[in-house]
Amino acid sequence: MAHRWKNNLRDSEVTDEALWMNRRQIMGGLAGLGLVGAGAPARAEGLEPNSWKEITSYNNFYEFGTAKGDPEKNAGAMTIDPWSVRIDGLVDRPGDYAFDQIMDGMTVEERIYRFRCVEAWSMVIPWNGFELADLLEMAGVQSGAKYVAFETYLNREEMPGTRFPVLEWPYVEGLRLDEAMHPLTIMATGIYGRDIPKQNGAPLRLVVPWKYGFKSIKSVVRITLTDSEPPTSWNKANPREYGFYSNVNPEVDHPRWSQASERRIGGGLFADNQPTLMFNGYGDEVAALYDGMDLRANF
Ligand SMILES: Nc1nc2c(c(=O)[nH]1)N[C@H]1C(S)=C(S)[C@@H](COP(=O)(O)O)O[C@H]1N2
Ligand SMILES: [Mo]
Repeated sequence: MAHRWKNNLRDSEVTDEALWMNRRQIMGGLAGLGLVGAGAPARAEGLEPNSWKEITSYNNFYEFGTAKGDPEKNAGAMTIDPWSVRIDGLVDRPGDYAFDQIMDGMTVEERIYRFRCVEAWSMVIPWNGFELADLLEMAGVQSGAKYVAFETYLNREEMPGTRFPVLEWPYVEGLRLDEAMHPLTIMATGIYGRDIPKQNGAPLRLVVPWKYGFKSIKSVVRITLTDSEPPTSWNKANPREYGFYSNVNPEVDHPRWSQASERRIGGGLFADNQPTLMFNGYGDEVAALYDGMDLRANF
């Protein structure tokens, strides 16, 4: 597995946003002098990350309520220790993998990604995490596997939003196997070098940067390798509005709103009409996954 963005960043080196910014300026300076080699953290050129405050207080995590501030208010009740992920289906080594056991086997890297919600707002988030491909390889993907299904933790006592039938619970998502194995696809375990907050999907959540945010399922407890396309929560709730692929695509509008532009959270005066990029700007890396596919039919 090619770790194109591998770095040696340790959590202890980046304890808060101010320090992170400071370090980033130093790195930028070194890069300018040509002193940063292959081991340095990759920086997405020109991306200014959102603040910790923005990233952790404007959330969608419907298990804790549908208002943007509900997850920060309510997710504290979620039990995340102990945590394990059941990996099953078409794998050689099915089982319940303890979170610590997973972390022991993974290389955590920093990835600064654009994040585009289907509601047409966006952020830039400095995730820490590991490639999903490495986790799947840990379990041993069998040759018959074609898709990966994901499931979020469900505890109705801890999750007030699940008392309402907004979605069918637990929240479920899915990817095609080649999407899941793509090096841009990560399981995020941190933001700004700190543990990922509960409202953002602690202790580990999927991040697929070229798809609408709802594909990036939070607080994952189960990953199942399958031979057929798995059901997904938003598609079940409204198949006309939310397809399985949900690649960011400015040319395919949502039935109730345009997807041509987006509002950058925290972007100030001119943040409202940012043009949305095909595949959220990751086309060079991922367009080939969809060669020959009609992206209007497969929305
Ligand atoms: N389990 C679960 N995962 C989820 C959601 C959710 O409601 N429940 N919301 C999705 C949506 S619509 C978005 S935009 C992102 C938001 O992630 P963030 O709050 O970390 O920005 O999480 C996605 N993952
Ligand atoms: Mo979203």
